[in-house]
Amino acid sequence: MAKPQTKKSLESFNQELAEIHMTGQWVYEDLLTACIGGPRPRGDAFLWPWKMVNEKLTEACDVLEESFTARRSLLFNNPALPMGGTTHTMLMGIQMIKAGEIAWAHRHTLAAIRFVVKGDGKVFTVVNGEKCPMEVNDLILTPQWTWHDHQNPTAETAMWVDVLDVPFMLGLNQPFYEPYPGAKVQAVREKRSEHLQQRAGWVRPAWETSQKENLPLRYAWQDIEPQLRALAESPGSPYDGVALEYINPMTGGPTLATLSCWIQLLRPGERTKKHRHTSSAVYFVVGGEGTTIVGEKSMDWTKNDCFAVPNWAWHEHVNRSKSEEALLFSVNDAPIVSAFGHYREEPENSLHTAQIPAVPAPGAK
Ligand code: GTQ
Repeated sequence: MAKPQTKKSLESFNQELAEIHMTGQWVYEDLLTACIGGPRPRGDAFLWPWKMVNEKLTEACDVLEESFTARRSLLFNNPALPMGGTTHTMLMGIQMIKAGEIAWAHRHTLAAIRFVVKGDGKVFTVVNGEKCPMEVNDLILTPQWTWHDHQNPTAETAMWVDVLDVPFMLGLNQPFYEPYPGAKVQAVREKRSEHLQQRAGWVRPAWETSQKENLPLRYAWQDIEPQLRALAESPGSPYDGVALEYINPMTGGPTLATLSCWIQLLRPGERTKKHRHTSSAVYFVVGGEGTTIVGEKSMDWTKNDCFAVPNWAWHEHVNRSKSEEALLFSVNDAPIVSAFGHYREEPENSLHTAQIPAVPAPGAK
């Protein structure tokens, strides 16, 4: 009879498996049980104050005299994300372009949005040949794989917020990049009738097929603000105040397949109810003064500050002023999360759940 061998320990067996590039599922079991109740928020809640960012942007103008094919954009690195990113899916930054300067044309599979901080209608971004003027608070989309260049023919520097889906796209290993061939800036469509944005309004050519995704779109603040004013009279969300999502007019869905943009008004003294959701968000303070509390952390913000709220972190917003409104622009990754049915919220779903206003009853005033 063979002598019974001494039993191998689980530890040494795990080690043996590791050496041949395998793992027992029991090793992951701890990881899974740690997720009862959901994931730990990935990344920190963090704020980049405008004063500091603005100083560094001004310095960047001297240090990086000309940006050539690059961009003079300062990107926000979340201190708890060693792989980079402002949240685990999005990268936010502020870009500055000097008087007379151009940011050369290129395209990439990274989707991006621009929200204008400083500019006038003479500064513009060209997206797939369509000239989009950049006035303060305008939102301009540069969807995946669209050619884009930025130009500042004015005598003042211009600035805007950039948000891109970089960490998400790198996670999927899908980055493609191409400089515009043969020129610094792209050719523009001379005729308005050739603009795709001309096909994304109330009417469109009946004889054409239509493009629904990845359109060059400019959401002019002069159009958005009156809509915000009109809807500001509604009760809003108890968790987000009067939060409006910018929509793709062709699909009725979010701005881009990966990124949804919001403009959010907090009325004087408003304090939203605390909630958490599986999407993460990056914010730019358009105006007002408030505080966003994320878990144990309190972030006081004021005009032009930027901050990040990681996913699945309890948070609430407070407008600290008793007399002034606060206005927040934000970008979230809910389209990514929702695409696979993973959008969750606690204590209850508040995204796209309330009923639209009912038809008034006969005789109602
Ligand atoms: O302005 O085109 O921050 O392509 C990163 C990549 C800005 C831009 C960024 C870009 C741009």
